[in-house]
Amino acid sequence: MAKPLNVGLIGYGFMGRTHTNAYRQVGKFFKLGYEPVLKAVCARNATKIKEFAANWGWESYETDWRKLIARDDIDLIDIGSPNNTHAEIALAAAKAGKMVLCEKPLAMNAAEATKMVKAIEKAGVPNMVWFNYRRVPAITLAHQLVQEGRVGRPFHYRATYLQDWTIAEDVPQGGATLWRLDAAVAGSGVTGDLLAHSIDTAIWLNGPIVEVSAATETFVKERVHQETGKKMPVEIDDACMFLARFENGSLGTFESTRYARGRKNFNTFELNGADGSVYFDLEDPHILEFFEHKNPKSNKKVEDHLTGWRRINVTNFEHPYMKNWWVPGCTIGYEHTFTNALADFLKGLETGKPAQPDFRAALDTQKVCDAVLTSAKKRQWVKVK
Ligand code: SOE
Repeated sequence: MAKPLNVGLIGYGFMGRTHTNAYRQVGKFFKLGYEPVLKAVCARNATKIKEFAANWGWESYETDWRKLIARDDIDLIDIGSPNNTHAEIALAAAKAGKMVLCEKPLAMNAAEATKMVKAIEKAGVPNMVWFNYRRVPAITLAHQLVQEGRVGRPFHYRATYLQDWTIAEDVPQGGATLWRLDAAVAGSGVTGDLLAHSIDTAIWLNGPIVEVSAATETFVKERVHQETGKKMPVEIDDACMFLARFENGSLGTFESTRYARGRKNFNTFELNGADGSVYFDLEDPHILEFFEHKNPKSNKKVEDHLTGWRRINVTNFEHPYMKNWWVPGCTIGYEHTFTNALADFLKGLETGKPAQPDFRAALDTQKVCDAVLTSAKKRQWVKVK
């Protein structure tokens, strides 16, 4: 019998839904020692949170996160609220001895994230940050191929994360769904929101980033703020491009924008090594492209007149996570990445080997984001510290 794990979730927006869905699904698809119980969900707006709780099957709701943390019947606090709330909630939850899960980016900046890491490690509570794309089976497979030595000495890492939903000048900033455009709430624009994903994946696949040179732009300078009704300066980065040096000697390019017309959630990467390359595109999420030049097992060059990029349909039982879902050829989607992440977290509780990225690992991403923003401001290369 799986032990019940009582969850208290803060936030009911996009991420509140993805996380709730994961809590509901995980025990049905993964054999685990813990079973999440949807104990309580929390947000300031009583009408909305009551409706959310009823729709998704939460047992109760709170309108004050401090009350939620104070409850004896809650084991785990999950932070799915906007970025400017993460630190305060995480510190309080850690102090209360609760396990803590946090939506990405971990914090508004590295200084805040450092405090969170200290608090969580002092409390010794299990923790994880929801960088869900690590759990796209094709991306996990890319990691496996790198670990198996199939890429060999890495030379280039190339990432793009493109969207197009803020091109119209009359999109307001701030408030319930548009806080991502308000720097006071989001911390930054595409750097913290989109590039944080790309950076997390890059570090996971290709190791630490040590130095960056960036450029950012804010194309629409003023937008009406939903809370004041007034036109206010836009202080987030609408687009960000940066060059990176990895500790392993390879070079990286990263590009992100919310102004790439037609691109909705275009999250891609390619890693080129001496012995092989991998390419992934989230708009084709079940495919991993692999080019093999030399096989690490035979240590032989495999390139001949039949060589070409392989499109691996990552849906077989031997592929990461897939034996837990359907049968080969039947794809899974975006929402399953959260369920896979949660399964890893719960497995980590059983095995004592914490699921990654934990807060400390997510701090590395936060430090790169900070260096990127500093570099763009100073117009010079900046070391990641
Ligand atoms: C932004 O539009 C956003 O919702 C991000 O906040 C998510 O992290 C990303 O996965 C999808 O896009």
